[in-house]
Amino acid sequence: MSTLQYRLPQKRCLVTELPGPKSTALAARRRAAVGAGVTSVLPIYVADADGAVVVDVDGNSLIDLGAGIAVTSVGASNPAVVAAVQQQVARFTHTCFMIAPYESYVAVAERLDALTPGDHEKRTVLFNSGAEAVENAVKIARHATGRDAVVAVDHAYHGRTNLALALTAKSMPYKSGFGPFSPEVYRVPTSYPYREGLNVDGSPFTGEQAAERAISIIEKQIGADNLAAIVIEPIQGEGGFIVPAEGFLPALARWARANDVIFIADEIQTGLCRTGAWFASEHEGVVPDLTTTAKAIAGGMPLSAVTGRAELIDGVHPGGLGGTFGGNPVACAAALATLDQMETLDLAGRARAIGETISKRLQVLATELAIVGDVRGRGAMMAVEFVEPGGRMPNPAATGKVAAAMLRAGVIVLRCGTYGNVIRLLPPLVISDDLLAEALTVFEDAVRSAAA
Ligand code: PLZ
Repeated sequence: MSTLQYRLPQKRCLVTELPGPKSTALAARRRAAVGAGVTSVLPIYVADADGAVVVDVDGNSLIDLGAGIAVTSVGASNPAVVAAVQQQVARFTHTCFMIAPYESYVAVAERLDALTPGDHEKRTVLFNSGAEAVENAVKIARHATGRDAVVAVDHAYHGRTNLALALTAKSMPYKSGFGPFSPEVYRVPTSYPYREGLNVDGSPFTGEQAAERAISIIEKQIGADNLAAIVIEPIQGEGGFIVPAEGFLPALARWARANDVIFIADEIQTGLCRTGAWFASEHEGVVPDLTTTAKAIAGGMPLSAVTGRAELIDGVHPGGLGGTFGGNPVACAAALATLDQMETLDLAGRARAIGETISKRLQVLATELAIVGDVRGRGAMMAVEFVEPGGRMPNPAATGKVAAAMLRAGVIVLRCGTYGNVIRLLPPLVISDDLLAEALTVFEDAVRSAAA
């Protein structure tokens, strides 16, 4: 594997309390200018970022275990991405692919058609955000099937636009007060081995059993004949890094295929090397009809895509899909450089190695500490679920303590989970071994003090 040259030292270094005076001043300006509905995890303001280090306006260097929510897999200012963006931005910033098309859009589509699971003929359409990709995948599925209903699962997250919110499972903070939501969206149970679906002997449902439960609800309450699509994250992200029991996804996908229901894998968080493969669907040999990607695809530039079976996507009438900025040339240039970097740096392999390092260290915590309920994930998408000692009651208070202690120590982590009791570790895939080890030590210390 070739290695990345970092521009900034990959070191944690705190020179003020967090937030420092400059960040505090910016926070005051922000309160007077920015809508209060948009919140930030960190109280610091960013001046620079590279690799897995974020430098704030007061000169503090923090270790990044969040990657801007799984976006900066190739690093926060990967030199190849920066060069590609600079070159493109100096030639043209926008012509609108629907007006005057350009090669890089076509090239990104070619790459995604080749990289997504399955060797059948595929097509891609580009958009701006994850939510927009999900909305368009549903549009394509409804158009192709002539059916209305769409199924999403418990704990799902698919975005903040109206149809995406209908698919998203969590009320606060995402949905509350923002209805009414798009109709014909139905929710069924998922496979959440740590919490849901127990046999009489207390053993967790197998993947097959969890799929049967979901399918039986679909058949009884909706009817396969009315169902256009099942939308599902192969590993649930915002819902808590929930890895379904083996066999769950393949069983759902098989049922969908047998009933002409479009199987949409939302790989917006899991895709593009994060879980140790190009796409998380691959771990169980699932070949989705449509796959949505976004986040990591363009090294931080806004870009998203729907990729899938050619006959479905080509079935849409000319002019039925698009948008002013979808597949912007600067974002496409960044995507091509990002995909090249993922290949040349073998970031899927790197994600597997990161996953092994993280699991080894976190499993020790799980055996020692009663508040560590579950350690799970795949590749560089790992998480800890915190519980009350002696049971499985969610423990958001301890989770908050861990997150706050990490921030004080200069390590960025994100929480997630329906019960707010999960801390997820999703570093840039280019994080150095030393920096990862140091961040994990901070994490272990924070968890030990929260448990004490
Ligand atoms: N599908 C699986 O993870 C975005 C959103 C955080 P957008 N997840 C982080 C927040 O609070 O807004 C996401 C996802 C999955 C869709 C989306 C939506 O992607 O680019 O945020 O629209």
